Amino acid sequence: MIKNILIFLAALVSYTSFGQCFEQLVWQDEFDGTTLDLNKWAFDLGDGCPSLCGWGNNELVYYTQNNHKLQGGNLVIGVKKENLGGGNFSSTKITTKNKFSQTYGRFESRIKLPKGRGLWPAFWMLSTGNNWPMTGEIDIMENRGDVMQRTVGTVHYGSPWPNNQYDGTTYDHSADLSADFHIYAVEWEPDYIRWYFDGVLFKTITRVPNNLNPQSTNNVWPWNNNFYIILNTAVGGWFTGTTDQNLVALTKPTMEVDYIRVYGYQTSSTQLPYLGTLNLPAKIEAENFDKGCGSAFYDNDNANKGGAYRNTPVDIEVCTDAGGGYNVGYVGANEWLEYTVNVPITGLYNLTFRVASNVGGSKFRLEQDGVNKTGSVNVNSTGGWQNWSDVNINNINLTAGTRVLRIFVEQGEFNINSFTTSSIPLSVSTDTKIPMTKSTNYEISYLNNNVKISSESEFSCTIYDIGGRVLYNKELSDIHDIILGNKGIYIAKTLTNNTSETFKLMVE
Ligand SMILES: [Ca+2]
Ligand SMILES: [Ca+2]
Ligand SMILES: [Ca+2]
Ligand SMILES: [Ca+2]
Repeated sequence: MIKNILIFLAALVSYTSFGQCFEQLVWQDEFDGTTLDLNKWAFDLGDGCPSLCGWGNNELVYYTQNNHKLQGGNLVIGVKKENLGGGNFSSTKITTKNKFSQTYGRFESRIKLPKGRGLWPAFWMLSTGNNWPMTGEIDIMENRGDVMQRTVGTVHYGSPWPNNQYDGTTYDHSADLSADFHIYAVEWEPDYIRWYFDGVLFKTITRVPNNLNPQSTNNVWPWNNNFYIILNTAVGGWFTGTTDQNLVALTKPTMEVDYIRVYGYQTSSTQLPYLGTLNLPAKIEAENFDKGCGSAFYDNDNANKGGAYRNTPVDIEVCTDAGGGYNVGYVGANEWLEYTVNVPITGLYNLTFRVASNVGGSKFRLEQDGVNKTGSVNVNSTGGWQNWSDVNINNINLTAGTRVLRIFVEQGEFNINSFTTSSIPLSVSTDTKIPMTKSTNYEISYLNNNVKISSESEFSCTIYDIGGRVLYNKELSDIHDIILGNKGIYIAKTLTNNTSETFKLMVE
């Protein structure tokens, strides 16, 4: 944004293996008030004179406090034709300088761009080191108002002018960016910066190997200290291709900004359920794996290649299965996801995994607290990445209590939408096989609506009502004294040394 830039087209993408993510929101402005929050923002005023007339770009703009308003939950910056100072147009430029800055993180904004030849909206960042270009610049979004489907992501670096350098990449959307809101973001890490348009990754720069184009002298990488945020619409200047005020067109001279949100860069954090602990039986959405960068999941590359739903390295995409939502995609060997669940009773569960794969030959396993519970489960081709099928695995023994389930991928590649656990239902249609109040191993006695089940040796006991709901569950005792409460028929299931017995109880 500072100096005139040429646009380099690049498709340089590099991935390595870490567990970092950007899920912790640390700063935001939703622009929901009636006036700009001056605890967060300051105005940059004037035309840059005398030190940097035309802002170093031969611009035609003069910045005021008067070219903005908060309206309908948006910050609106409007360009007007008026001669002020050395400028032919007025606009507003705000920054978080001296109020908020941060090293690394995810910086995103939802913006509807202005439109018209000569307009130059930008969402960008400069270093508090304040020694451009050596201290660097990150342009999250720039656009020129006569190329309305295009956004540009750029970094500036290098030596003092005229030896400054920049590396920019364009991304062309299918539609006019002034017609609707879109999300512009960068994810900035010690060794990477990635640019996203509506979740689509379109540019990555990497420190090692230094893939800047052109490379900086001695591989200098200035993006390692605090940067602050800048938001403005410039008018004219080299970037726009228009330095003649008579050629500027104020077709739609307003930039609308719904919000700016900044997330912290986390390398490790405590593992927690994403949406609270799930009680089994439950349908568990694959994308709701636990929070906890570096502890709750592992993905083979840093970017969320699906671009949706969460700001972690796990690849999540919009799902077209019944019910919609999201699925985890790009599932490769040695990747894993964990889910903290509450298992109500120890016993055998049936599991149904909802998967899709265009290749087949994939394998995964389910672990509980690090113990392999399923062995290798095969995922065959379903005929497409969004052709969804069930994979059923029955009689998986889960232990009661708060447990961590891990889906561990032994061989990719497949997509997973969800998995569902169900208790094995007790059959009440096999009445004749279940003796009434008779048991070979247990003594059963009734007192009012209490029932006492006793045995020579310790046993565990679960009591169900005839709807199959668990009323009582206790492990290892030689006497189970159970209050049933209501008259009716109940079903007891006992377990001693791996021998189970099921019988009916009747409270009259
Ligand atoms: Ca808003
Ligand atoms: Ca990934
Ligand atoms: Ca992956
Ligand atoms: Ca899902």
